[in-house]
Amino acid sequence: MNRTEFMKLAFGASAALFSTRSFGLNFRPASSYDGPFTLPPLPYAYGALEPSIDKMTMEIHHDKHHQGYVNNLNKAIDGTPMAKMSLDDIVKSVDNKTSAAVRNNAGGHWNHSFFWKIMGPNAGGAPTGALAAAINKKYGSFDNFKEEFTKAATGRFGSGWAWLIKDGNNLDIISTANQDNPMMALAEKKGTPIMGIDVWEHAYYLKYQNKRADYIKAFWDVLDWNTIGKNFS
Ligand code: MN3
Repeated sequence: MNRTEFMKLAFGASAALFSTRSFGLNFRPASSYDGPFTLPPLPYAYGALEPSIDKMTMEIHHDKHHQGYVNNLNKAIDGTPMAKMSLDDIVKSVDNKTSAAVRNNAGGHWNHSFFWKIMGPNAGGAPTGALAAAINKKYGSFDNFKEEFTKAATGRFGSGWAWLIKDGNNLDIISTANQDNPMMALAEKKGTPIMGIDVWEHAYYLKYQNKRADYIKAFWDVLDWNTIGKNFS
């Protein structure tokens, strides 16, 4: 190794960083991309939702897609008043004047953080308590509710989500496009999400390809009704 090679090896990384920081048009320490939002760890193993949702889908969905929303949200809000706001407040503030970067990535971060928590291993079954009573009152039975929710999830054209939301004590089933969220100011029908399903192709394509209906059917087996019940109360 000659002297030039050694210098490159030893100091290349820090020299590159120094020149970027000092002379780049966008002066920005690398660490400013790290906050304020971070990717929450998946609350169970990547393979824990098999066979309903396969391990590789969970790895890519959580580590790549969700991480991407977090990174792009941090970039979009860097140096703006939103950098000091909670994720809930950013999502609620989204209206037609909000930038697409904030709308898509704040929605993406909120929606996925929520989605991981309402699923779990050894789950499935049916709701109990107050949520079961509210579902029966509104939809007649849990089976009817499942049918209505499945229609909303199947019928969402392209990428988006189907949701069970509450507004006061009333329940509704709605769907939203892309990473929109029912709490956003621009939502046609507003409410607080109780449960929801990601029907973007990235959520199911590796295992189910074009068969979205099969993915939605399998989704019921991984729903954690304890957590969902708490979202309602
Ligand atoms: Mn997704």
